[in-house]
Amino acid sequence: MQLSTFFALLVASVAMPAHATFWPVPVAPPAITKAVVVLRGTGTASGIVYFDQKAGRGPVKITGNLTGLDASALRGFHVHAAGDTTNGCASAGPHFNPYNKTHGAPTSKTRHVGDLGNVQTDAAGVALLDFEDSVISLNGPTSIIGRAVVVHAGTDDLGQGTNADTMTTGNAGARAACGVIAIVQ
Ligand SMILES: [Cu+2]
Ligand SMILES: [Zn+2]
Repeated sequence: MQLSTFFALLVASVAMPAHATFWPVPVAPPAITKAVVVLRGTGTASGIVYFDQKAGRGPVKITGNLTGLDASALRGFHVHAAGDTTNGCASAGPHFNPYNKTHGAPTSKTRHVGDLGNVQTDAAGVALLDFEDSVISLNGPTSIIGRAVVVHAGTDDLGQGTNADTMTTGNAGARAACGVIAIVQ
């Protein structure tokens, strides 16, 4: 063996000792198809909402229920950017808006990704949710995983108001309850 070969093998043996383990070849993680958020607030409002996305693509089905809201009212319902509730729902930040758009209705061409509009409560202050949205996702750049859902104490004007906040918050008022969107296995 040439001396140079010997040293090359010596260096290689130090760099890659016999006990070294190697990570497997990276593969794409499986698509997320289900998520849940448990909403809590400082008042009576609370709820559980599920998000389902078949094969991790296409429209997201939103189901669940919210209780303890005002009776017979429309209440703002959004995905906010931060899954942070360290200072209550205030820490959840603004509406999830990865494309830097203005606030709108769920059906508007121009909207925040997080703009899910309003939920309708019944006479008991309960909102049963069962609708779809094609802008949010559980995967990719519009993924809502790890962000927050907020239900508001007021009605989202869907960007049609006269107040300056109509283009950012829809004037939906205080944050009644919120929670962090988490993966369901
Ligand atoms: Cu909101
Ligand atoms: Zn918005």
